[in-house]
Formats: sequence, C-alpha cells, structure tokens
Amino acid sequence: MNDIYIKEGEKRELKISPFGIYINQAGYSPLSTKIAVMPFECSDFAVVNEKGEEVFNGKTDNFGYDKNSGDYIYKADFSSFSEKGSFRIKAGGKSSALFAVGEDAYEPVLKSVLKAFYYLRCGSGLSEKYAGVYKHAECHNSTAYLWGDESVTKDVSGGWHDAGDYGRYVTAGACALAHLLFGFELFGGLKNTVFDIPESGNGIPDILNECRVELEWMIKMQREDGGVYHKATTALHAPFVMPEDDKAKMYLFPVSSMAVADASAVFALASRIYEPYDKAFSDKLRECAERSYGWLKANPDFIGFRNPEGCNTGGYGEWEDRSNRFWASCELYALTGDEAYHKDLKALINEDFSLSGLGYVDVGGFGSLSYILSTRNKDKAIEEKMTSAFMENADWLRKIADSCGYGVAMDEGHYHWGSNMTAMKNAMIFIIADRLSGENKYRPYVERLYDYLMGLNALGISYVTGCGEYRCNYPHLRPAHADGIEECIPGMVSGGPNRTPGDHDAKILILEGTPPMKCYADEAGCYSLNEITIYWNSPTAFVLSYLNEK
Ligand code: 9MR
Ligand code: ZN
Repeated sequence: MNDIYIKEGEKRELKISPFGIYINQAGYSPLSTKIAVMPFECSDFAVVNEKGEEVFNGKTDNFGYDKNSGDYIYKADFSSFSEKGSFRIKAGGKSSALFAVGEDAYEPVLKSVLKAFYYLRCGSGLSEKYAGVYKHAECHNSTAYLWGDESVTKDVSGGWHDAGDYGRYVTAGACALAHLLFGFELFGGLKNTVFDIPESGNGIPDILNECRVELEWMIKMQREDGGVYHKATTALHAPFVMPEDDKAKMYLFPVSSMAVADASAVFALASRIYEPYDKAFSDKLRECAERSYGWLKANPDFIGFRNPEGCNTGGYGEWEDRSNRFWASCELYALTGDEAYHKDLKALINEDFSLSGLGYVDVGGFGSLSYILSTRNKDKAIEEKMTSAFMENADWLRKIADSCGYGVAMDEGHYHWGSNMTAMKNAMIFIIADRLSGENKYRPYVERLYDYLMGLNALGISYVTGCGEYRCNYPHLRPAHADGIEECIPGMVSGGPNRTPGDHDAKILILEGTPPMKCYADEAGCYSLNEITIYWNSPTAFVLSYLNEK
C-alpha cells in the first residue's frame, strides 16, 4: 500500500533536469523582465524559436558564486525581447526548457492554481464533468466524534482537504481563505476569473464560489458558544488510498483560541466581501464572526493545541494567540465600525508579533491589511505603524534578492518546510508595499519569485504540477498516488526545498551539505519537501492575480 516510501536497502537516485539552463517554464508576458540562469561559464546566449532559428541574442553577466544554490552562475537578461511565441534559451551547447511569451502568460496558471481547490474539495465528491479523470466519490461524510468525549457528535462534512493528507484544520483554512479573499479585494480581475467548477455561471465570482465551500465547513466547526474546534481528522493519517476509501472514524479536536480567533477574523472578512453577492450568507457570516469574538472575550487566556496521544494528524500548534486575536479585532472593526473592536486592536498592537505576517502562525499582516484597506475612522499613528511594517519588510527582502544570483528574495532561513509558501508570501509583501506606496518598483522582485516557482531555480524545476516541460509530478498527495494516473492532478504547488529535511526519505535523499535551494526531491514519500497544501496554493493565486492584472 505505502510503496511510495524508500525500502530498506533500496537505492533511489534523485531526478535531475534534462535542461542545463533555467527559466520560467510557465512563460512571460511581453513586458515582464526576463532572466535566464546558466550554472556554467558562457559569454553569449541566444533565444531560438521552435524551428531552432535565432531570434535574439546577447551577452551574459558573470554573477559569480551564489551561496543558496552553491553554483557559479552566469545570467542572461532578455527583458527587451518581447516577441510572442514559444522559445528556448541556448548557450554553451546547452538549452533551456520551452517557454512562451504572450499576453496570456499568467491566466492559465492562475486558473489551474485556483482549480486545485476544487480538486481538494471534501465531502461532495468530484464529478467527471469538472474533474475528468481525477473524479472521485463522496468522502469523509460520516459523523465526527469529539476526541475525549464521544457523547459530543457533529456533522462537519465539506471544506477542502488540507494537503496531501485528508485532514481539515481551521487555522490552515483561515489562512488560505485570507490570501484568496484579500486577493479578491485587491485585484479586480479575479471577479471574472472562471475556472470551471460546478457553480460557474451562477452570477457569483468563481473564487467566491470556491471559498464558500471552506467557509460553510468552518461554520460547521463552530459551537453554539462561538468556540471553534481546532481540526476534523481521523486519528491517524490515512494510507495512500482514494479519499472515499478512507473510512476511519472522524474526530473533532478540542477548541483552540487560535482557531476561534482565525475563524472569527475570516468570517468577518468574508461577511464584508460576500455582502454584495449574497446578503443572507454575509449576515450569517457576520453573526458567526461576532459569536466567536464573544467567545474570545469570555476566554482571554491562550488555549493552544497539541495532538493527544493516539493521534498523528497535523498539529498546527502555536505558542501564543496575540496575532490571531489582533486579526479578529481588525476584521470586526472593519466590518462593523464598532469602537469596542478598535479599542481592542489598539491594545493588542502593542504585543510582540509581526504586523506583516501572512502565514498560518503569524496572521498579524492580515489584520494590518484589513485596517489599512478599511474606510472606517482610523488612528493615523496605528495605520502608519502597519504600513511601515510592510515597507520595512519589503526593503529587507529587496536586499536579500539583490544578493542572490537568481534574484529571489529568499535567504538561507527561508528554505524550510513549505519554502514555496515563503517565496509566495515574500512576493505578497512586495505587492502590498507597491500598493501602499503607489509605486511599482517591486514588480521585478515579484516576477523573480514567481519565475523561481516556475523553474528559475537551481534544479530548473517547475514546482506546480501540470505546468512546465520539467515539472514536479509526484507530490505527497494521497489521491494523486492512489488514482493510478501517471500525470498528477494539475495546479498543485509543491512545498519546495527544505534545508532541514524532516522525513525519513528526504533524510536519505538529501545529502549533508546540499545547498538550500537544492534540498528538494520530487518524491511522494518526501512530505517535508514535496507535499502540497491549500495555503501554499493560496499565496500563489494572490501573486498570479496581481501579475495577471492588465
Ligand atoms: O505546513 C506545516 C509546516 O510549516 C510544519 O513545519 C509541518 C510540521 O509541523 O507541518 C506542516 O503542516 C502539515 C500539517 O501538519 C498537516 N497537513 C499537511 C501540512 C503540510 O505538510
Ligand atoms: Zn474528504
């Protein structure tokens, strides 16, 4: 069953790119900045079309040693090349993968990355009409029992599978929803992005149709008193079977204050966003947001989460809940304009957490964004503090990018479990800084991070399934393995290089001393390198929505 893992004594080689020159394999828009990286010495490069004819050429730049890739690299800047079509870079007898230049460089990838959420839907099953060969039957619809007190039962069907596992976790879901909903708020183009889901054409933007799936589930995770269960999972991670074949008993796990705060925040954010589309749903979300906020006021102490004995599914533990509570008060203030929430956020802002954090642990940046975008009566000093947090973060990241041969704003410490989320979150910081300053100076830094995800990296690999000539195809994703189909479900963002591999197979495959950018293997067993999650897809969707704005 679990034949994905390396067996004792088994020799398994790391795959390497058949291409020696690295570019963004998803393609470029004509006006974008364009860089190719050659990890070998060469003085000239050429762009050739599909017939092999040279259409552009130039001189390379010798960057020298790049510490995160461990390579001596030469760079080719072909930004001024804007001809439309499909091309390769050639230099020193080597070639890049195929890439396109065209106006529609981003839209197909954006749609694919959004459609991934549909493929991760739990409960309803995926029909052939929308999922094609990746269809599957209904899953995880059985009643859930509260761990430790099975007299408490609840229907918590629905939502999205979190990741390569079939668990459903509130804080992870809230984070993914925040990326998607803020993306919707900031980038008007998303209103018209249709990605072929059962609700398409119902008069509501598809991204809101898709987010509603997760929101409806999160509402079910809420108790009468506003407490929100931390997660709904089986006791143990399922083997590599299709979701409908995972029949183990479903459990609810105790309320954590992070889950309550994040749910309250995201209910309020969603209430604001769905208001013009579905007043009744928006009202319901508002009521849920307020109810959970009430629980937070009645329970001021931190209630963390640790897996109880006998459970090995995701923990999503945190050490404090200040940023979570802050985010909730910011969202409720933005939604209601009630000064009581304003007072709360003004008190919480003095606590020690990042005001620009956009991940599932540090959610302070969502609070800041909500406050900054809000039209409510604002305290200028507070708004300034939040804006500065984003600007300073962007400035720090710019320096990192400028010292990297690939031009990516990723320092050594960023190559951790789920590093591709950090790459995309860093791109979000640049985007937000540009929006706040009204300048557009960080766009090339966003382009580099996106290029990095799509193949401009030391392994020359595209980290999005189904996209690029040399791409990851074997992520740690249960249905992708169990369905027996060679081509992986498309649009899934792999976790990416991790310089401190955390699973058995990665520890075997990634040799000691491997440079951070190369600590990756496209192996299904390597969950600390090659899993997928909703909150790695969501910042990618945010970044693509920005790039796709005309
Ligand atoms: O994304 C999480 C990563 O930041 C942590 O280092 C890691 C170990 O705790 O867990 C990751 O989250 C996993 C979750 O616990 C269960 N679903 C899959 C997630 C991605 O690997
Ligand atoms: Zn399911």
